[in-house]
Amino acid sequence: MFKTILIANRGEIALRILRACETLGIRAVTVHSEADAEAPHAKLASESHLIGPAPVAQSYLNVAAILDAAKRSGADAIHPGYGLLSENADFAEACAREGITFIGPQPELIRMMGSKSAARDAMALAGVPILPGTSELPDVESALSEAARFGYPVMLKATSGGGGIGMQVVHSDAELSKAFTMCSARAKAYFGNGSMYLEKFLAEPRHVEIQVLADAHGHAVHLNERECSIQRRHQKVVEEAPSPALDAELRMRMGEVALQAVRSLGYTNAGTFEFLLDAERNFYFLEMNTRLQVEHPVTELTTGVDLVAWQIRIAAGEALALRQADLEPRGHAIEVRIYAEDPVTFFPAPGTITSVRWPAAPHVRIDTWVGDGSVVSPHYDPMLAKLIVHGSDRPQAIARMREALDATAFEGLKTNLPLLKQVAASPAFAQGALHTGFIATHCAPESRPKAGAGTAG
Ligand code: MV4
Repeated sequence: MFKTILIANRGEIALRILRACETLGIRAVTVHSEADAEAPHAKLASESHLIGPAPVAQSYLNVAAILDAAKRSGADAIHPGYGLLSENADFAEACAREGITFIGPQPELIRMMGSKSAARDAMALAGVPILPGTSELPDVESALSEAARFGYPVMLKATSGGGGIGMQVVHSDAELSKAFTMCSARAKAYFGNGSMYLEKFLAEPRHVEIQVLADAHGHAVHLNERECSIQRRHQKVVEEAPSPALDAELRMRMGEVALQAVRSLGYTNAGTFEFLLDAERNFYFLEMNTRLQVEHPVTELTTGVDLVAWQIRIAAGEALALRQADLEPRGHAIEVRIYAEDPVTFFPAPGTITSVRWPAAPHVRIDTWVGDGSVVSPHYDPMLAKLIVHGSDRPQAIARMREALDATAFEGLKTNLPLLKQVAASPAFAQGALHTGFIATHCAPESRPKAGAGTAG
């Protein structure tokens, strides 16, 4: 097992990885920017190294400074968390060159999944269902002739896309010609790569993803699904497990398909297969995430598996000691993401938390880095906390979420708590009638509950 792990991240996930290291009896060291000198991940670790000024390009994305800190601290492994360097194949390769284990999958698979069209091609080869669509397209002419093959509406997508950038629904040849130039230029500007592909457009799908764990000895399990359909501008807001749309039969089929993909790729460590699910219960591969995900706690609460500890154990070469038959979902878990943002415009709203109140109940898990006096910097992701509840069934989990949200309050800065309360109280949510347009359809700003007295938002 590793002696020292360097945590190359900040915020709640750095603290989550610290806890996993404690569980396993591994020494953990952290890195921090100048702005994070007083942040909990810097203070709570036995050792923390300054890696640069506040902007992430000079600190948390500074590969040379992070590898230098790893060498100085004697780290034999690096956990990248999510975001930042977690899906950077060059960083994973640089770790290997320095003799440091990158806690994650093989760099070549990170790179392959980073190209959405290469991922699609690989999944087609593995026998995973995909929507009618194309590989990477050389030009607009090929886009037009391919679109004619499976018909409008189509979704034009950037192969290196993310966050909905360089993506557009198109309904005609004229629209496609215009959109191709626009989206390709945008993708080129954002990702340095303007290549595009097409898929048949699926209206109001659900987003259902399958968590997998695979060791380096050919053993893999899936840990069921998470439903993440409630999103806002490609940002997940509410996640749950199990999905109200799945029964045991569909869960088994989707899990089997994910494992088939894992075997075909030779994938190791934790990963997530994202699928779009339509009203007829057809599912189609969308993308693969080659990292630990923000919403991993709902899987942990419904399976009893410590995903971060297993990521570490797998990276150290341990055999996966989990049997598929022991991983049926138990009860129901719901997670909401609390962001520092304006409740009306949804823009990030950094500031200082003067005081925070949390629910105290045994079925509530709070993954956070904030407390009284925490400073939320404009340089970093404005997520403050994840509130996760567990219940014996979905109605109980929803009731517990509503109570937990009512017992939560922030003073000093604006948060999305009003939106979260609105979702949790919505009849459509109670019915499980979820789709990717849920917030736009059901969460009108005028019917949102007001923040409690004394809060700025
Ligand atoms: C789609 C789609 C409908 N049809 N592809 C959004 C982010 C990107 N990763 C893929 N996305 C979508 N791809 C086809 N062929 C609808 C979306 C989509 C979406 C997907 C999952 C969760 C939320 C979403 C919100 C809007 C659009």
